[in-house]
Amino acid sequence: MSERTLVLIKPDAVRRGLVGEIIGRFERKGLAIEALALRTMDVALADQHYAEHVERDFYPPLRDFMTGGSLVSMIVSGDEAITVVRLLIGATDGRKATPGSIRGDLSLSNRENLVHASDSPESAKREISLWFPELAL
Ligand code: FUP
Repeated sequence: MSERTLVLIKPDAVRRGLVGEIIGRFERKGLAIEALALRTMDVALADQHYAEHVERDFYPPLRDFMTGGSLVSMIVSGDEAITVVRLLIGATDGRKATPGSIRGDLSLSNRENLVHASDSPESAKREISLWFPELAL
């Protein structure tokens, strides 16, 4: 069943010149890019996007990182896209992510981990309406 998921290519990936590498992995897997924008995340959007984390100790530095540079927001779609993209990006901590995954191959950090992707159908719906309100279903 075709699904849509919200992907962010984070500021560390943009700074490191890894946007093409990361998008290429999604494309080679057979996923489709339905929407794509280069933009920045302001603090209000960060607080909404990370609503479940705003009280956590790690949130202030995470917010500073995510609002500190350009990022790429995307809607990625395909068969079981939510699960497939999560497998492609790997575990949160790049030091522990499986080699072969994006984080496992390219990140050494638990914060600067290159990519965000929705973790469930509910979060995909919520995050697509935050980032691409004109394309929300
Ligand atoms: P993930 O779904 O893999 O992106 O991970 P989480 O939703 O658990 O965390 C969201 C983001 O918070 C991570 F991408 C990076 C950041 N984070 C930290 O900076 N420190 C932590 O200890 C955990 C997460």
